[in-house]
Amino acid sequence: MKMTFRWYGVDDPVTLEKIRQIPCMDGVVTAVYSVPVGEVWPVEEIEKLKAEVERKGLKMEVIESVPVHEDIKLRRGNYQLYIDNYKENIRRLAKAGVKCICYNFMPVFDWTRSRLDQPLEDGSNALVYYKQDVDAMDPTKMSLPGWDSSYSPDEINGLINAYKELGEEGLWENLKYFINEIMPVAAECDVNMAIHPDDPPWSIFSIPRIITNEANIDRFLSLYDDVHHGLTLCSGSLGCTTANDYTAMVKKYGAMKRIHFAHVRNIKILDDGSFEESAHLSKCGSLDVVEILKAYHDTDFEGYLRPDHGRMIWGETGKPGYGLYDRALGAMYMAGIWETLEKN
Ligand code: DNO
Repeated sequence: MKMTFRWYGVDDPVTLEKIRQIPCMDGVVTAVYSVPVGEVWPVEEIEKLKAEVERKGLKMEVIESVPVHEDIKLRRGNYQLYIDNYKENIRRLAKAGVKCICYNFMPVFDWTRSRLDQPLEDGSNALVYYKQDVDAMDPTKMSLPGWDSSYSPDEINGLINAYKELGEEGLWENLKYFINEIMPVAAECDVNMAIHPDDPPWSIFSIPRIITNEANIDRFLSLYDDVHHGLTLCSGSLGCTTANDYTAMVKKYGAMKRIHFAHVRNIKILDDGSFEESAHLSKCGSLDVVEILKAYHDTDFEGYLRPDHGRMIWGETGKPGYGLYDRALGAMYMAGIWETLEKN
């Protein structure tokens, strides 16, 4: 296991110097953020980022994410050009020493929450998903940090309608086409492609979401028979419903060597199916983090792991979910569990 930390580039208030001082860190997970979705990342930008990271004593072997253009997911418009660009990005990143690329196939919206700073009992605040509030949300009138904010309300409406029409099976078809196009390139470059599950793992705003549960992940993996075709197994996404057994998934896909990247955090599932992002410690949420790490350990996990979202604690402000302190606590907690497992 290689411990990593997400870093949003030179404008991130959580600097590389700070990340370097978390004792267990091997590298950062980052991306070129200045290029619009779908375009080719300039080699100079990739090299600059890598040099910056390495100058601070860290590695840049994981990219999160190379986003997939909506035209690819809808297989319309310029999709073939965007797929060709995607392949070129894989080649360029491989040349820069990148070993793993995280991406997702969520229509229009990335992770969705009803509030980004819900006060918790202990005075910290966290991201939460309260079902009733999300049901009342108008996605054309808002934006969340993970969302592409370049769309106008009309464009968002158009996209939502296009996906409703496409439906789940249509989305599967388009994913299959995309995978069959990019995977030969990734395999040739020896880059592991790691799809991130949909967060939350159910349909929102009446549009399809398909990377949601074990049956669908089985179906996803069967789209292409190569070990480079794999997963970012995210406990924070898959784990927010009791319908998914995250630890069982680690055992299964870990044994198949298809987990290339692990996102681990805890989640407190509430009675109505809503959830709050809690501290990483097992007793703070609904997931047993020791059991999770044990499953990774038992399957000889050699991929990358990162603490996922953290709460905001000790008065910190910043990018929701991506402050320094709580994620650093999460990383050290998990590094401690891992060391214990190694010694046993
Ligand atoms: C949330 C993240 C996701 C993830 C993308 C991967 O914080 O886990 O936004 O980066 O879905 O493409």
